[in-house]
Formats: sequence, structure tokens, C-alpha cells
Amino acid sequence: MNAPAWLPRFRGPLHDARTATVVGRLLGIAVFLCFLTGVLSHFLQEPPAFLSGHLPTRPVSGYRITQALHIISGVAAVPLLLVKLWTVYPSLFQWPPVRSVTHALERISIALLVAATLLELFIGLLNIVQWYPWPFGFRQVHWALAWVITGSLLVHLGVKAPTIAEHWRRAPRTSAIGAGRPTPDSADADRRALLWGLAAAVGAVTVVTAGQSVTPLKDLALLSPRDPDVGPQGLPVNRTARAAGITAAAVRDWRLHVDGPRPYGLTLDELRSMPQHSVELPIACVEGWSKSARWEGVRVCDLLARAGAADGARLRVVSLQTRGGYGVTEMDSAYTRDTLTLLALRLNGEVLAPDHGYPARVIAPNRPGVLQTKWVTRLEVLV
Ligand SMILES: Nc1nc2c(c(=O)[nH]1)N[C@H]1C(S)=C(S)[C@@H](COP(=O)(O)O)O[C@H]1N2
Ligand SMILES: [Mo]
Repeated sequence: MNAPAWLPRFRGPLHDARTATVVGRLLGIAVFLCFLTGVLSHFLQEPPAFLSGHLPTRPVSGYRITQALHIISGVAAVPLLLVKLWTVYPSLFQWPPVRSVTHALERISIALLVAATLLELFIGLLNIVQWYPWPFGFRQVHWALAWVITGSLLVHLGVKAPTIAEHWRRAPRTSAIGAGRPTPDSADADRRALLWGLAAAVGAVTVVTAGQSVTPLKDLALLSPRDPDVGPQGLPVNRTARAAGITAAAVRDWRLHVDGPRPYGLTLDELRSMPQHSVELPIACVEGWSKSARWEGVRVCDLLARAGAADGARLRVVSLQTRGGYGVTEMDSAYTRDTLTLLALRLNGEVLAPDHGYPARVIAPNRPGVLQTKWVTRLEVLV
């Protein structure tokens, strides 16, 4: 069947399978890295039962690195995806549009793959700039889309496996035959130019975002919404005390309550008279910025032992917060057991600033920033 005359014709040499394979490979690496670091981040935030008690608390800055990689690979995937789509978009106009049931399924899976990936990257980018203009929970949707992408990507790779295999290596030079006619490798120079341009684009977006967690690049972090140096006590703030609805009265009447087999309460002075420990740990936000700091306070394991909790108890942490999410979090036993996990009272040599969680906040090793709960008032031992 001939294609109707109104369909566009494409003659550009880079709308070919070799370019699609080369760019697809690079995109695949970025997506794979993003997927692995994303699964890790999800498990640290919402541990499945089989990981309970086994969450890794070392290296203490592990999450700082993996989440930076997540953001960097996600941002790098944007120019890669755009070039990949540009390379293959002529096949949107293939004729006939549907040849068989298998062909129809393949086209549906690609539509799903493209739509889900565009949406995934888009909401991820908005999350980096802390803009949530939608009514759904970001993390649940980001997680679900990751699996839609995985499924449709596997179908896509399966269908395209023969083409990918055929174009994995550069075609051998065949210029001897058919002089003057385009040969399979006549597009090589164009392709090389495209890939250099793409490398420059990926390099540029990486350099201007990576600085929010890679300190030597911090002056180049033009696209990062947060400067890791700006904020009280040298640390950025995501939610201020005011935004969390922390009132002066609530802070004045503050006591720490520890619920366990032998519940007790402590004033701030009593807490300060317990053995104090000092740790160097980063806040590593899921949005990609991170910053290391020195924290001083009481070990969570000491507080729990005093309440008669069994070694390695799980914990619910309740803050004074009255508005917005993350006021109540749970802490896996891997952290409660760890002597680096503190109920911190001081930051970088000073009493915690109100925006950093005064009077007391949680700080634990290798933990997503979102779970380092501020304005803590109650620790509940879970059984
Ligand atoms: N109670 C409470 N604790 C919280 C938050 C919050 O919104 N409420 N935000 C978390 C997030 S997302 C991060 S990244 C860190 C930021 O800590 P900082 O403001 O001390 O730098 O605090 C965490 N602790
Ligand atoms: Mo965060």
C-alpha cells in the first residue's frame, strides 16, 4: 500500500537505525542508573518488610552520592531523550499505521513508553525545584511511572532486539560499490557531529545541576534551586518553622516524651545533661542538594535504652509540626541501633536554629533528608 501524498517524507540521514541505536544506548545507561538509584531511594524511604532491620547505614554519605547520581542521570536523560525522539519521530508517520496485531501492540507500548518517560522526567524536574502543582503524592506517582517505563521499555527492547543487534557496531565501509550513491556509512560524519553536540548538552546540564551536591562544582550550579551554603548555620532549609506551624508557645512548653516499656519525659535542660555526642553527617535531600554538618546531641539508642526498649527497636518520631507532610516519620531498627544516630540539639557549634528543628531533631547516617525529622517532641517505640 502506497503512503498517501499528504504524509511528510524524511530524507535526513540521521533518522536511521544506527543513530537510534547509538543514542538509545546512551539514554539506556542514564535511565538504568536513574532507575537503580531511584529504587534505592524508594526502599530507604519506605523499606519493604524483607529489608526491615537491614537498611545500610554505611557509608554515611551513601545516599548523598546515590541521590546526586539519580538527579544527574535524570537531568542528563532529558537531552538524550529529546534527540532520541527526534531521530525516530518519522516512524510516527509510517504507512500503513497498523500492519498486524503485534505491530499495534508494539506501537501502543512505544506510546506508553514515551508518554510515561516524558511525564516522569517532567515531574522529577519540577520536584527538583520544589514545585508541586498537582494534587497527587509525587513519590507514589514517580514510583508507579518507573514501573510503567520498565515494562514498556522491556517490550520495546524485545521488539527492537534484532535491529539493535544489527546496528550495535558501525556498518563496515562499503564505498567501493555504487560510487556516488549514499553508502551505509555516509552519515557517519553527521552522526559524529550530532553526538558531539549531544555530549556538550549533557555535559552542560550535568555541570549546572551537579554543584548542589558535588562541592567543587558548586559555583557552576546555575540550574540548582538551592545553594548548599545559603541558610541559617550554613545549611539550606526546605520547610521553615513558620511554614510547619511551629508556635512560640509549643516550643516554650516543649518536653521530649519517650514512649516505651518505661515511658518518661525530659525537659531540654535534662536532655542537655545526658551524655552528648558529636557526629559529622550530611543532610541529603531527595531533591538533590546535600550538605555535611557537625551535629551534637543525645544518642537515640541511649534514649531508647532508658525507656527499656529492646535493642534494635523500631521507632515512630513525632514532631511539633501542625502543617504539611513529614511531621511524623518512622525509623528502622538499623538506625535506632546505630550510635551515630542522634537526637541533635546543636548544629555546627550552635544551638539549633528554629528552622533547623529547635529544640531537637533527628540526624541519622545514610538517610534521606526528608526523614531527618525536625522539631521532635515524641519518640514512640514500636513493637
Ligand atoms: N518535621 C519536619 N522535619 C523535616 C522536614 C519537614 O518538612 N518537617 N523536611 C525534611 C526535609 S525534606 C529535609 S531535606 C531536611 C532539611 O533539613 P534542614 O532544613 O535542617 O536543612 O529536613 C527534613 N525534616
Ligand atoms: Mo528534603
